[in-house]
Amino acid sequence: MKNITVDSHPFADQKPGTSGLRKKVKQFQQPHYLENFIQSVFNAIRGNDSFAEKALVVGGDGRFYNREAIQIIMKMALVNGFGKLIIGQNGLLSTPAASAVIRKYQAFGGIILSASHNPGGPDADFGIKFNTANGGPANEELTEAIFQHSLSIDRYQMVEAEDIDLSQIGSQQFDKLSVDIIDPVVDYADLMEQLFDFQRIRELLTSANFRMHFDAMNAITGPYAMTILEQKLGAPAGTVLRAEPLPDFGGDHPDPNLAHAQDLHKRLSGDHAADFGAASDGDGDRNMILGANFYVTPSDSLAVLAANATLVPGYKDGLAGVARSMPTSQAVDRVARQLNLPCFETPTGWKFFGNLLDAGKITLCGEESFGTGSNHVREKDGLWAVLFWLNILAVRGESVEDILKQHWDKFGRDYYTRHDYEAVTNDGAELLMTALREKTQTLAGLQLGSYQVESADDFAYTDPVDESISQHQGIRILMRGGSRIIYRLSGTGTEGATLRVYIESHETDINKQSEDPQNALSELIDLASQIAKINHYTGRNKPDVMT
Ligand code: G16
Repeated sequence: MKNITVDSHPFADQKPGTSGLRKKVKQFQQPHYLENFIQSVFNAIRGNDSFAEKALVVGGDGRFYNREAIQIIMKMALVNGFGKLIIGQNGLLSTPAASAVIRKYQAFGGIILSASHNPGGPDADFGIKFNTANGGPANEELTEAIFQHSLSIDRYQMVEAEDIDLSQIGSQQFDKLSVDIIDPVVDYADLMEQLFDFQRIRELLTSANFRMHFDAMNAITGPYAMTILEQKLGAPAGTVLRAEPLPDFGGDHPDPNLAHAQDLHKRLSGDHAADFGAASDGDGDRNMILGANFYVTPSDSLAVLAANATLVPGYKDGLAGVARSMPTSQAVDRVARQLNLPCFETPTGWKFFGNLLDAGKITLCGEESFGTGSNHVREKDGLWAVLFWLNILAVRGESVEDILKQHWDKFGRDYYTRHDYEAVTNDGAELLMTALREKTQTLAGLQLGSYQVESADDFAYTDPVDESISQHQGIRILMRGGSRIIYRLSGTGTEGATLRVYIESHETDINKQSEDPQNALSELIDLASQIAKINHYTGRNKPDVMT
């Protein structure tokens, strides 16, 4: 084994986005590209006392290039002074499980290899992010420091050595580095067992009157769902669909929405629909919830979990507070108001919940982008959300649809839709946002169709814990009565820019709560496209995706 220092040169495009660095696999495979980023992470975190004493957790969602990347990271970690690595068997760890493992073993932090719900394979996407000792994604200060290092890097260090076999659970020595290969599922499953009433969920899943399906989308949650749902909770064999994690996710898009979970959707539709359906994404942190012939929006899901939290053992004493990302609908705010709980509005990105969770200001949080989570880890957690729903269904003995309709009866329905314009030109997207930013100053008070603008701004957030300020987090147009139109550019795409337009409106009349959101919101949808001149700046007449 020989230590080597490799001369390199900076790449200008290693600025982490909403959730780490996401690029095409081919980009990561260029000579020095991955190594530069890893060395930049190590350079940015060096100087911390526990660098050598505590473990670094490493794992990923098993996508193409996962295995190669882990070998490179091990060889670099050794020369960079780490004393111990904890790695999921075969390099696998779901994102929430990685967070749980970092916390349980009080690790220094972790490197998670994933591009989340983006497709995998040699021509698709890969990603890397660094999580800190609390188990959560690095904050903006640290991601900026990593980026700055990446702009001036001229060398990196590693060893020349044979690859390590990651298939056997146990400890092994890689020169001075001790490497613990752990079962990726056990610690996470134990944590779920502490939070939820497994006995009651088992009774539900084994009863003749209840049928569920979970779509693992050939991604990382397959082994987790098999262990927890089928083995521990007794769900019938075949409950978990597409259970085997594949490097290219079977050629599909591991994104839990109706467009990409079509088989699941079919099983939850029609006269013979199953009672409950759920799916999780590439790295296991997102979730989609379905009832029989019924789709639950992520924003509503968060609100229902908050309203029913005390039915679940892990949350029986109530919640400290709740939080949602700014573009997420205001459904959870209404629950918080009724329960007299603090409710925080953060920018998009799970990293913004970290301080609130660490400070004990919130217990539950969520985002419109199919993410829900709690203080049990510092990532959103797909399977956790599914178990939370199952626990509520087991206790209430009602259908998903009934639970939602009662919820809307009490709090009103927040009609909600997100329209995505994908892979538009970066220039067009930037011009659109700049023009909108200027327009915010003239919109207040204007009557637009049946809506009157109350205020408009470019959302800025001051973290209530460390007072750090994050600006330019999305354009908000707030109407009298609570309707909103929000625009922002995605920070997770790997091709051009993606414009996201979020549209919502509150309906308290129970007789008007069963419309298709695209109809209920049609006037606001038209306004949204006129105000931003979407066609003018992007050349598009309609969105690529509507959720
Ligand atoms: C990531 C972040 C989420 C964010 C989502 C969408 O999720 O962790 O906080 O809401 O991206 O971000 P954007 O709108 O910028 O594309 P994931 O599941 O992709 O890691």
